[in-house]
Amino acid sequence: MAPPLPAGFPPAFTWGAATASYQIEGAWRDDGRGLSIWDTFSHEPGNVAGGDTGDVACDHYHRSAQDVALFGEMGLGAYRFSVAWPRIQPTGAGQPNAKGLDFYSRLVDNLLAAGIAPVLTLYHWDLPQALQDVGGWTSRETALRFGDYAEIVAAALGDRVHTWTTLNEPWCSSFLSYASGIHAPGLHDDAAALAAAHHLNFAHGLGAQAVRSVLDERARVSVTLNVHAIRAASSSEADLDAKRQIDAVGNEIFIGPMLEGSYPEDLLSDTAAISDWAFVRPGDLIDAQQPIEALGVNYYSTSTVRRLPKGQVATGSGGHGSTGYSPWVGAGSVEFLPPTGPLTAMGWNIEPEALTTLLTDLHRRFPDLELMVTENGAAFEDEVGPSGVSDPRRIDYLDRHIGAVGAAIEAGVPVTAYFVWSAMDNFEWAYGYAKRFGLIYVDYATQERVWKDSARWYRDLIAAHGEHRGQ
Ligand code: GCO
Repeated sequence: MAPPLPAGFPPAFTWGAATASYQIEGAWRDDGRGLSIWDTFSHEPGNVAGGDTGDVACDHYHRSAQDVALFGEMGLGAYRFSVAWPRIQPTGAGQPNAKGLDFYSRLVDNLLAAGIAPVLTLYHWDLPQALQDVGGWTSRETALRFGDYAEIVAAALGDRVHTWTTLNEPWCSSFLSYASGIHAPGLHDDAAALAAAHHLNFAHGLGAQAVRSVLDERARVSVTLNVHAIRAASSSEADLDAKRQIDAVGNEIFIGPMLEGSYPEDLLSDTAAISDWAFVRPGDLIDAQQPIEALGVNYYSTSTVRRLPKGQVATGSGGHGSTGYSPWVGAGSVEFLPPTGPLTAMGWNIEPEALTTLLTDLHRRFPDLELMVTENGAAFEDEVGPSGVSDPRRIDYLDRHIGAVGAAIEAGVPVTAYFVWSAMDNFEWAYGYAKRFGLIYVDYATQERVWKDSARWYRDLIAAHGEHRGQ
């Protein structure tokens, strides 16, 4: 059954799907690739479920031509992927590695030949280990190196890649990586997470400037944030303040510098006991606030918070991206309520209406900013049966969230693209291969790709919309 044409979507709307380098590529030692923090982290026992690593992953590095052919059959208008920095600069600095650039150059050529627009993310968490060895994102040097790396990639691929994203979800690369320890490099240092967040803001600005310096107005520059949809458990002053606090450390810490050129006062005072923010140097915020053509929003679920009595330790998880530990630096007295309703295999609640609200609120605040939903999707326990992979719950999830995007567009929000996370099953960070988000099922033993029903459904939806390709 072909899905009905979704309401609200303009003819030029871009239907896409997303992946990220470490999650799919494998080939961790091929062609001069350097080590990344995720190689180190995943090889250390206890960090990733099942002892999984990205050494092989979907072996996409060797199978990208076939994978692109599949994306073409699905009718994708755009494919969002990330470049592995350690393939380009094995130690995070110095001359580019030609073989690494060649891989992405071929990928881009294949995409364009299939009529698929490449949407390129420069950093989706695989920092060169050599940079971590000298402080990683806690060091401003890393941001400077990121600017150099961005320039190299822009010079090599800018003739064919139009849409550029500097960073994917800097909240994860700072708080989950340096404070909660559940992501590489696995540190537990709240002050370090704040420094990392600042250096990521700075890096975004330097990366955006580098891309712009090479490509001028030919580039559409963007950044992707996992804007947290936070609810207060009640309308009490205490719970509303808990929401404010989490908004500050989860959202405003990036939105403020990148889009408004400042850190909000409440963030600085909430975290004053942890850090004096001396790592913010004069001029950094001018660098961080660069004009961008679009903001990428990744959305999965919501979080509900309440204020705990003084002295009680924070409990619960922040939903998407965080688990088991509350990585909300400076939020020591906030509780995340357990999610309710039907949950995905990640334990995340399903609330499409919140996506409409989130997009509408962003638009109200930044009326001139184009928005792209750069990730949305769900993990469920998929199995290959006699007739393929039946995943009605994913279809329902996608259908309702696409409807929510349509509702935002009808309300006047300029959303121009929607990317399913993910084009195919892949390495789900600390969960390893245990969680499947893909439209395409991957049999990791044989590397066989199997269409899930959701992939066919998405193909039919795109076709019903008129196979508009764009960006
Ligand atoms: C993220 C990352 C993806 C994840 C996906 C599901 O948003 O955390 O961008 O790499 O795999 O979101 O958790």
